Amino acid sequence: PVVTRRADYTAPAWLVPEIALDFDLDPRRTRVRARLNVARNGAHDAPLRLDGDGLAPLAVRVDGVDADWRMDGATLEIALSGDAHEVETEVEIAPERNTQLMGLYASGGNLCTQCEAEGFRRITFFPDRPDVLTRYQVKLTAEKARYPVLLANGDPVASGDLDDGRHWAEWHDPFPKPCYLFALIAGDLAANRDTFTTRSGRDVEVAIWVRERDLAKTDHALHALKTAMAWDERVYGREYDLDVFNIVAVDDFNFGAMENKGLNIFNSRYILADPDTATDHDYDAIAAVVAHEYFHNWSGNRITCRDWFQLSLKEGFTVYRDQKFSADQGSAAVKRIEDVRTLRAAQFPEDAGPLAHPVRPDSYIEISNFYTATIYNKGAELIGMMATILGAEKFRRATDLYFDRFDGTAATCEDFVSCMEEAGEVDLTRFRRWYSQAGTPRVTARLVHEAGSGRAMLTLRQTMAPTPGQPVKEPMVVPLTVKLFGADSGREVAPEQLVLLSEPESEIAFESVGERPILSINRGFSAPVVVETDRSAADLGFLSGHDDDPFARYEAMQQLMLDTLVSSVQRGRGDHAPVIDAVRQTLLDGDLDSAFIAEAVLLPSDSFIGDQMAVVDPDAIFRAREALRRDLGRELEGEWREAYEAALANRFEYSPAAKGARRLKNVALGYINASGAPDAASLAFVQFEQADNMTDRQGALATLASGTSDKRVAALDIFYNRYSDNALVLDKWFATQALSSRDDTAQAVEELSRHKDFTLANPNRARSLIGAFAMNQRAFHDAAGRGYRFVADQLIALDKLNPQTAAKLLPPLGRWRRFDKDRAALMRAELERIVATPGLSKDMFEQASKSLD
Ligand code: B3K
Ligand code: ZN
Repeated sequence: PVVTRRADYTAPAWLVPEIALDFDLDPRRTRVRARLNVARNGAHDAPLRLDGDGLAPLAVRVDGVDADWRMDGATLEIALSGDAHEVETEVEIAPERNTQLMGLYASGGNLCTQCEAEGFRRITFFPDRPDVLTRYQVKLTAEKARYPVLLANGDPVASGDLDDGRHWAEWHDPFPKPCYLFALIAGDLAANRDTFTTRSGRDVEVAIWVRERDLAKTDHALHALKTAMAWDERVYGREYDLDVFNIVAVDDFNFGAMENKGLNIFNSRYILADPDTATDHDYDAIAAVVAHEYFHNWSGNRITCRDWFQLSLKEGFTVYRDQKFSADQGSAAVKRIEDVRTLRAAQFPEDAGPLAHPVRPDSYIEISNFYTATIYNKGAELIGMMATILGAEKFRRATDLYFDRFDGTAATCEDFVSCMEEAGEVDLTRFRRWYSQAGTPRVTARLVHEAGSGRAMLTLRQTMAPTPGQPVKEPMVVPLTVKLFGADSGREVAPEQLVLLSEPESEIAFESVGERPILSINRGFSAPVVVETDRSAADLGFLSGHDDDPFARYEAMQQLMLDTLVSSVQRGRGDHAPVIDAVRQTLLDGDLDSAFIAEAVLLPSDSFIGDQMAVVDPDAIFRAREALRRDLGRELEGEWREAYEAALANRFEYSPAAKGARRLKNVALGYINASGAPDAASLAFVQFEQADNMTDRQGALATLASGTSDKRVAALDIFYNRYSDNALVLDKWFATQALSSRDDTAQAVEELSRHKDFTLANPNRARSLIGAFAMNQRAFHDAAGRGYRFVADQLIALDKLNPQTAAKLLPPLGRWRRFDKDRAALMRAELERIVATPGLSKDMFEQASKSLD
């Protein structure tokens, strides 16, 4: 397979200032006519090369005359004599046979597109690279009864009916864009419409398009959209630029959503919500993704990427923007905790494994494999660190400069950093290593206090383990916010300061520290690093109860729990008392809100505990965690019941306070259940039956699904029957079972893969079973290799339909180095079986072969 390298970038030989596209839409046979105005870019005599994938030209004309052309593999090559020509091509494609869901495909009776990263070449011949920016005119023609709604990018300009039952619509997008932002929809859809007035007084028609029967589930997304539009004006000074903004929801989608100019296309799971079918988490995710895609209009569309190595330029920045947006809608502290948990669950393991890559990668085989937590979430942390270093005011000046200077262009990560540097008046030379070096820095912090002199010395040391292709690492710039508390008084003894660690080692002195200090470090998670300290259980307990930075408080509790769990795994049994005391203190703290308490008292996941160990022992980790859960449940049973009952009376409402109450209620239910209390299952079952919202219903179901009570099967059946016609809720039914901590989960999941409602053809469904199961550490890592074999079988089957989604599910199988040699051998054997599969996609080949190295 061909490796694409960042260092090989050259500007496009031909530009395409304008395109006219004419679609004759039909699920079996769609005719695409494209008329490109091409312009030679610079002095050269290279032919015009147009990317294609699975296309055969039916006609090729240059300036109206049949032209000479040849196919070089999938690429159409045309020799051109002048500097500007009109090139026309015609192809035929079959949307309904498109199971990859890239290009033009059918979903639920509608026709839709997905072009990022390289799907446009499956629709028509074109220079499919993000630095070719083109003005689009699009005409869609289709059968009116079947596809009454015809949408494309930009603004609608004309439409009409034909005699044969077909109709047409024309759309113009005045903003030049790369072809990955092209989109069209033909379908039987209804709209929830509204108007947004921009701050300069322009009216924008906004609409969310779904199946008629789903209309009632679109209010939350529509509200989120308008909130996001106003937020981007206020916080970044960015206004929307077209007369219409359309969002369409489809059921079959490879990821969350897509920011096509003026026509965002969404996975329906990130649009549809009502209390009966969506959890609070779903509501939050919908608002975040709607905002994310909207924010791309500036960070992604108005300024796009020069090449795909710069992907984090738009994704890291846009994730940073959506995270801040969400933080502004509720508790910023809880949002930060959630974001860090995601980073640690998805990105740290990536950085520590065979697929580690820099935020700005140097090479790829298949770009789809690089839509990763590193590009997105670590990329967002890089922006956050620069914002911290610059401070709010200069950061805003820097983003203004960036939007101004690069509007209408295809830019690079370097362009962004240089704006930060210029407007921020800082030197980010060394900071740039965050873009080029993979891996998570590890910072050791040692605090030594001399009682006599009142001086405290903080020694910070950083290291970074080698990653594939990067055996030696240079020191990074790590912004750490630090503060000291007095162990006796509990008060601040040194105010918060920002330390920029940029050498392998550095020392910071604090004077006039009269009592033994306790270190609070990486407050707010100011840097995406692992911090190792030698703080005692008592000091962590103190911080978990008293630190004035909510994240640091949460973190101290997590560290205390982790230390306890790791020592239980290593020594068979740990001292649970300090954790129990700290949890009690947090539970009873009247100044804390429920959402924060619920986050703080949650034990770290099995896999995060595993990440702390040299060799992961899934069974020992599970036992240690269950033992601590049981003790927490028993020792604090009264407190859990009180917290549970306090939240019982509430009726559903989507507000930060009500969400927090539900979250704490469900965490409490889990602990009551862990205590082994005889009434725990009936408590869960009553909640399950009486819930007026999905958060409570699914929370109870998850508790029951991991237990042994006879209510388990009853609840699963009731849930299934109640929601059997709702695909998104059935996904939850599959995932809940795949995440169960029961001993027979692997077997249950195999059976579920034969269930009549299971299909690999729908990515959400595939992820709900296969993806969820591979996250269930103990079940997936069954010592006999049953889980590995099952997942490999499924991925091999899925690869034939949808390589992109299959390859995304591979990484858990690639982490064999973290396990004992028997498990490692079993995992490797499955990876080898995958690599040896005839007809394997390059997506899977890249993921599996890199994982074997
Ligand atoms: N830009 C798209 C992701 C496309 C993924 C292509 N494999 C959605 C987003 O990040 O907003
Ligand atoms: Zn994005």
